[in-house]
Amino acid sequence: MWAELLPVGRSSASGGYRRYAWTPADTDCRTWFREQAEARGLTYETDRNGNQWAWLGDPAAGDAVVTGSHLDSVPDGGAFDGPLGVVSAFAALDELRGRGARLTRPLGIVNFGDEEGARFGLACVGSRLTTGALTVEQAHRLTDGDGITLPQAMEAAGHDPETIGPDPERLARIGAFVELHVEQGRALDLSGDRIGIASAIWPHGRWRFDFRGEANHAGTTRLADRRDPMLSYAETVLAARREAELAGAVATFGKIAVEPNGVNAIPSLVRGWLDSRAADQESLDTVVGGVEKAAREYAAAHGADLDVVRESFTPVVEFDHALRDELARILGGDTGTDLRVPVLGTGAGHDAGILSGRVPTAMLFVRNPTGVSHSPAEYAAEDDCVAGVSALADVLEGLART
Ligand code: HGY
Ligand code: MN
Ligand code: MN
Repeated sequence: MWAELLPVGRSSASGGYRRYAWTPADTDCRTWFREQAEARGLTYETDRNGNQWAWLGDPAAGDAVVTGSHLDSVPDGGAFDGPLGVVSAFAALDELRGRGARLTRPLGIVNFGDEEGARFGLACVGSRLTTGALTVEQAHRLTDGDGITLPQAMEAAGHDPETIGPDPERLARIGAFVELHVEQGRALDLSGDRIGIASAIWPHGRWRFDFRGEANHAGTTRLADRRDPMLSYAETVLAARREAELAGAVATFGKIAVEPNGVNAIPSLVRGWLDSRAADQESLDTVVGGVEKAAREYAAAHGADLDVVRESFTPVVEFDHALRDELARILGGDTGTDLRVPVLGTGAGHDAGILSGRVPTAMLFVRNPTGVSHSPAEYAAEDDCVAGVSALADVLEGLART
């Protein structure tokens, strides 16, 4: 499975993945998912929001145990973020069949669409639509960098956009959701453990900063006469770093658009996207409030106008305590394994976080020896991935026979 997915959507220039929602690379990943489901005799379906499901047993029976993740990527992402959870889900099912496990609850495998939000700017679109966290009206307003709307992109990829919207019936069938994911930090590497269980996801969001000035000639415009928005943008990047350090949080300007984007023109517009995350809401508010205040001062000082728009936000997620403890019991306790499973929080967003308000949800992390993620260098050792599959199989079996 891993070898089949590896070339899909991979840039030969960077070695990273460019599997953006509803593009041909994404379609190839979806075809792969469907083939995996059919090869195992699972019931395959695409839901109204374009998420893919593969079922063992009848989901209509309810109280289903579901696992899975996503197959899309950030620009030049790594191979593991998302696909590890989907591949491990199919592999865990194979292991359960090999063990002759007797499951009394339906078992589902899911590929949530557009988790990274690389194309339309909003993360977890598939799960947000399903829970209603993203409304149909909001979804219709999402556009990519070329002005193609989400419904247009869905339609071009063969999914009927008329069907999108909340799916409470589907959610009601799920008794537990467990997402396995490569760790996006070094906590497991530092503690010497292969597998961890998630406690919480930091509150996080994305804010768009539009600095508007005046386009003019780079050679002939006196410095004193310029209204150059790049200056206030640059100072704002430094302010974000400062505010994050003060609050023990993180803040990143990782994407920027400049108009007219000419080497010999003073820009008329600098649009930068701030991604900020903190352990608690108060710290996050302090960072974003501080960055915005600084940005307004810098903009005023350089004769630029500033608009700040919050494009997305996910409040703190505290995963279901009972399910988390059940996972710890299954993995660390009575199965005969002596696996130590630390419980850790993360600053990364996941579909599991979106679902957690509606369904008992848990996450398993697999050790990442460098901690690198959202980069072609992202890596996990094969032994650790195999341990992840085995842990996931134990968890699914433990949950689905009770
Ligand atoms: O955390 C993120 O940026 C994304 O949701 N994976
Ligand atoms: Mn990611
Ligand atoms: Mn991910």
